[in-house]
Amino acid sequence: MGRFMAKFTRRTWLESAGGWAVGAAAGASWLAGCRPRGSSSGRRVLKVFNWSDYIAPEVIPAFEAAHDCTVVYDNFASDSELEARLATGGGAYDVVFPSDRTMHALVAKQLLAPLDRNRLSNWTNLDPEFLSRPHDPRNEFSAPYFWGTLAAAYLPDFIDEPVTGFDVLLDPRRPVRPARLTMLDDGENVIGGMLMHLGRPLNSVAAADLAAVQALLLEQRPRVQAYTSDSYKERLVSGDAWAAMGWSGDLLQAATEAASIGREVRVVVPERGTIIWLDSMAIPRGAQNVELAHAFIDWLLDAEQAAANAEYVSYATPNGAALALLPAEMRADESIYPPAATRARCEWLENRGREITKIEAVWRKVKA
Ligand code: N2P
Repeated sequence: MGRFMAKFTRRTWLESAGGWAVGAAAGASWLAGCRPRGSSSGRRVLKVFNWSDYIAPEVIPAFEAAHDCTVVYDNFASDSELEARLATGGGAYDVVFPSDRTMHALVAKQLLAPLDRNRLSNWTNLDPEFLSRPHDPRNEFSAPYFWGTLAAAYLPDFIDEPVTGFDVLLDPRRPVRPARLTMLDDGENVIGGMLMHLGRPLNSVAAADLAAVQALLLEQRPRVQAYTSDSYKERLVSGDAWAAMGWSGDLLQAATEAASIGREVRVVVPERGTIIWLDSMAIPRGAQNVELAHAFIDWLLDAEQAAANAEYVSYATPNGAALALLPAEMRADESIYPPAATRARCEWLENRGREITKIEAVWRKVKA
């Protein structure tokens, strides 16, 4: 897997951090925390809030040049961070990237502005399979960006038994001191992944199911070195962590980076099924630059931009026109696009309304 990724990825995520700093010095102001350039001269500024490691580095400077604007680019690492930020001041951003489950909340709280389809000339590139999902049935507020799965990765140098899924994270033989596992810092996903591992419905809030998951997670806890939604990549690459639960594309980015230093990281999409999700582009209510926000979303919907972006981030594209442009090897990569049998066993997180407090209660005990 890492082998061909290294070939197709323009810059790896570790290198790109340096690359962005160079870009910022050269005038591209999208490194988080950079001062927006030229705002005093009236140059338009677009404020973007996206997941970390989730865009190809060349996309932003190319958009800035084409639209004579400055993009201020800021990152978050969890759904709750995005939701909290929008709830306390959505107008600070023009384009954000919510997951399907966060969309439920953002739509319900009326924190998003409607999209103007007339300004999105590339809309028809999108694969209908990823449109009209329950989180936004008429796509009034969101345009699909990437989809992926909740997956696991491990270092075969330290773990040599066959791995088919989250079993690799639950083996009592893993050491405690130091602990060598990482799990996402995200209760709904961790608990959901474990429910599916146990063969229970992903969206179950049945007491017996949650008790079984809680027992599993409390038993695992001493072997977990961190609950983290971003640092698992560095930990895998350095060999500090031997196995991690993570988002499919980020685990593949780690595999690519590890391969460049001669270390193997294997990515596994659980055969017995896992969570499938979709992240979207949306405009917060109160955004300052709605016209430029549409232009940016349309830019990312462009087939060539979306294909370059997909090659870089190693997530699955919901853009059918972009998919057709990807190298055949990448389209055939089962860690990115799971085989039909696995895919058929994947489930989406549903909006569980107030029942979510039952999930939160389990998570509080795990993190206590
Ligand atoms: C990107 C993580 C996005 C996946 N680093 C979670 N929706």
